[in-house]
Amino acid sequence: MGEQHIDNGVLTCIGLGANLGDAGAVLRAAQDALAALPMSSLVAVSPLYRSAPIDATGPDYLNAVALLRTTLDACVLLRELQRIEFDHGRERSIRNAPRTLDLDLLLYGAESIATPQLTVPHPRMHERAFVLRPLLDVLPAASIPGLGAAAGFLPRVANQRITRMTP
Ligand code: PH2
Ligand code: MG
Ligand code: MG
Repeated sequence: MGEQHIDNGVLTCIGLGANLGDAGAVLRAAQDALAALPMSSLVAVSPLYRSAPIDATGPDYLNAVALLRTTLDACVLLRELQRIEFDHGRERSIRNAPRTLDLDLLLYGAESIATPQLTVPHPRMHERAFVLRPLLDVLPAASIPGLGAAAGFLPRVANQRITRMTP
C-alpha cells in the first residue's frame, strides 16, 4: 500500500474520524490522501468502525486508524493532516463539533511530544474504543508512551458501543 516505499523513518498512527455527510466516502478519500503524502508510505488501514459520539453531539461517527511510515517531522506531518482535513471541508469551530474529517496524530514512533500545537500520544486515545479497537487491528503490539500496552486499556472501554463495518 502507499505511493512510495519507505524503509527508514518513523512508524506513526493516525486516527481518522467523520460524522457529517458521506463519512465512508470521506474516509476512503482521506486514505488516498495519506497514501499520497511525500516522504511517507501508507503501511495499513484498519476496518471502519461505527460508534456514537463520545463527549460530543451529532450523528454516529465512522472511525479507522492508519499506519504511516514517514520521514516527515511530527509538526510537518501535523500540517499535512490539517491540510487534508481542510481539503475535505473541515471547519474549525467549537471543540468536538461534528466534523466532515478529523485526522489525529495518535502516535509518532515511541516519542512523547508536547508543544502548543501538538500533544503526542493523543491524550485521550487510551479512553476511547473507537481509537483502541482499530489501532489494535493494525498494530496489536501498540504501546502508548508513558502508559504501556494499548491492549491493556481495552477492558476499560468495554462499555462503549462500537460496531465493525468492514470487512
Ligand atoms: N471524535 C471526537 C469526539 N468524539 N466520538 C467518536 N465516536 N468518534 C470520534 O472520532 C470522536 C468522538 C473529537 O475528535
Ligand atoms: Mg483532531
Ligand atoms: Mg479527534
